[in-house]
Amino acid sequence: MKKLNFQIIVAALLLMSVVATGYVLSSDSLGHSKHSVESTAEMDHSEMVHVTTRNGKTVTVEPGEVLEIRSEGADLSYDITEIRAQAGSELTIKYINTSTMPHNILFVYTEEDIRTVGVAALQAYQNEYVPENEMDRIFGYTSLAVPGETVEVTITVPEEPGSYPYICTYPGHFTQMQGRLISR
Ligand SMILES: [Cu+2]
Repeated sequence: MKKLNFQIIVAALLLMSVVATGYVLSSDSLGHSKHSVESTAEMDHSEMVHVTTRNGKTVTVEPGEVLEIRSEGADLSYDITEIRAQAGSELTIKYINTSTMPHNILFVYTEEDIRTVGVAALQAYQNEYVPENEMDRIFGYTSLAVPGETVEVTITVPEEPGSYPYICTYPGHFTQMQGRLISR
């Protein structure tokens, strides 16, 4: 009788350890699947830059022309994502924000400047998200346009032919909300 009790207890303990192991395994696999979701999200993140570019338009502007750029709805995008302009010319941009969020347009010199300026802008809320400590990376920007607002800026297209990014520096937007100014 005592031996049977002992066997029952051993069996119960074994069962418990199997359940416990299963629990550990399942939480482990949960942890793994969560991690792989994060990795996928990171990959999608860089893909989004391409999505924005693909959905946008390319325009060629002549010196003295005023270019209108728009944002609509809840998308973090500009309707024009490639501007071709003459090197050294003056370019006036009218930014019409008919979207549901505040946005701006800010021009930087290099691809690397996008992240540096975008991150620094997070701390620059008192200056409409234009980081004063990174001005050497910036060659033009509009003021912050709230939904329904139109803002304007005149920039000088860089003398050196090449591709110059423009971004929105409102927090959380710069990784997706981009375009390129092509100086030619
Ligand atoms: Cu924005």
